[in-house]
Amino acid sequence: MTDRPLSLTAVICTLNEEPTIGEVIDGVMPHVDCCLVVDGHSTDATREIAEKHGARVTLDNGRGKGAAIRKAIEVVGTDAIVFIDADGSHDPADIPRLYAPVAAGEADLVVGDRMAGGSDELSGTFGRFLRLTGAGFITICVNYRFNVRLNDIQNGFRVIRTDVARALDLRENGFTIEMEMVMKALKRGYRVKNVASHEYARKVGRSRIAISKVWFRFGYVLIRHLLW
Ligand SMILES: Nc1nc2c(ncn2[C@@H]2O[C@H](COP(=O)(O)OP(=O)(O)O)[C@@H](O)[C@H]2O)c(=O)[nH]1
Ligand SMILES: [Mg+2]
Repeated sequence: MTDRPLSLTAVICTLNEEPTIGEVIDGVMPHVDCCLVVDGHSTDATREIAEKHGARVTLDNGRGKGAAIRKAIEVVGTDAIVFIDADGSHDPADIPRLYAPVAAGEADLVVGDRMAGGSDELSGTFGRFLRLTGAGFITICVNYRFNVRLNDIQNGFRVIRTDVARALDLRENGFTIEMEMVMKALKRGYRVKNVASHEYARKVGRSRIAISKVWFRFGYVLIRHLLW
């Protein structure tokens, strides 16, 4: 452990990320006390590479990224967690800026803000435009409901206090867990902040989100948590 005011685990969810997982682990290591990879039963060498680069590796229950995040929240042993993707979209050098408000006791959850930091993943094609507009719509609904002015609530790059993450009783198994986390945190009076962070294009392969399959779930989770 280091002299950080709050000890910090990097949690990296992976599903067949063999080309990039090694460099992401190397990038996060200087900024955290330990690194946990939660793998969704990859069929490539993701787990072997992760172990070789010094990460602790565990498996999720095969039900999605949300299930992997919930597993991580259960097992981490540090005061705070930084979630970062394995595909090279997030810059580990931003971790100290996302962690700072939590460490200073000014926020309980800090989400990387792609509206202020820019994103190479949310422009250029029709599918990406749909994601951008969908994310913008959800954020505006959340802002009015909870009387906050956030820019980005969907970004997976985020820091949260472990005790807060445990208190939220998260239930989602898929990519909807990110909005569930923000809405439940706001509902319970926790302080949620955005800090600018640039999102790079995934280095290899394609996003595991199929908008045509998940839009209904996003709508359901949004309405459910706005109303109850
Ligand atoms: N453990 C686990 N990780 C997943 C799963 N699906 C996606 N991921 C990881 O979650 C991160 C974000 O996934 P990605 O497909 O890039 O989604 P996007 O960035 O929102 O387009 C990546 O590091 C993926 O490897 C899953 O079912 N289980
Ligand atoms: Mg990605």
